[in-house]
Amino acid sequence: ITWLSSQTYSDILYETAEGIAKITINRPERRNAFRPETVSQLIDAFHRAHHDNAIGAIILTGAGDEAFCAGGDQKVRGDEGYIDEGGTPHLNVLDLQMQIRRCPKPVVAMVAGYAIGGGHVLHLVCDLTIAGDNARFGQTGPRVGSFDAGLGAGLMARTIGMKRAKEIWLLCRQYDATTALDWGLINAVVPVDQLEAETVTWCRQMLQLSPMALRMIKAGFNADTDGLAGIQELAGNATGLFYMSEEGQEGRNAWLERRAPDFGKYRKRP
Ligand code: 2NE
Repeated sequence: ITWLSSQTYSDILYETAEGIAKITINRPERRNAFRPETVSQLIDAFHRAHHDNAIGAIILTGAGDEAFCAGGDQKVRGDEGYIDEGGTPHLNVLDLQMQIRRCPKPVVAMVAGYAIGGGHVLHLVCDLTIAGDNARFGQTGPRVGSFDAGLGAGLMARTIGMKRAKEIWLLCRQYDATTALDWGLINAVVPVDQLEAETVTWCRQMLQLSPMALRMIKAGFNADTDGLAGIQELAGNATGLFYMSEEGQEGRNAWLERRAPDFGKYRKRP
């Protein structure tokens, strides 16, 4: 696959090919830990992929083989959060987590090396995770004075079960790729030199499927966990489908033509 770089950022790479967007955290000297600028660039890149009609699947990854992401950049962590270049503290990775869940296109985490701390939660919120055989997973929050008691706790428990999720958070151990696969934390493990090829194969397979069906089923998987906001996403998709129907269009047409709508011709389906 030949990636085309179509946008320049300082902390991430944004590349596309064959209907796939690849978003790469590009701070390998810090094990791809994110600072506020990294997160805002990721939000911009996901927005770009979300709104690009040519894109049907998104890969989130980290530069190099050492790490997917080592979480929040502890070197810019001030007393009130992660400090941006203007001096303002942030924790806005939570916005990114929700954006990945609300994105109507499948997002695949491609994990080589460490997925740790907030970086571990990032792979967790992706729809699928493909790991290299050198991948290592874990949370460090209680060791470094942090925690993600939102999706980091609840979604993890829904994914792998309460006892294992609590073990990950309460002991702060690291787990290898085979264990993560065994626990249902990830979808597949491949030799790290085959990681991108395998991930692209999965994306190509999804690109053969109905984008609307993928969109609806993703929203359905997230709806109960995300509460009313999740139902809103699912319901918004239903509204979109209704807009595409003649029955939905009759309401719009009648209003525009200043006449009463004629819904009588539409079946009252059982
Ligand atoms: C990731 C890990 C296990 C890798 O270990 P290793 O031995 O392969 O590498 P090393 O030497 O520790 O790290 C290489 C370079 O990357 C930097 C290191 O400082 C080092 O650079 P130098 O100091 O040699 O110049 N680096 C690695 N992780 C970094 C980080 N998170 N921030 C800044 N620099 C980092 C090992 O490095 C590790 O355990 N890293 C820390 C993981 C961690 O605790 N992350 C924060 C969790 S809290 C969080 O992410 C969070 C949250 O809980 C809630 C909301 C938002 C975020």
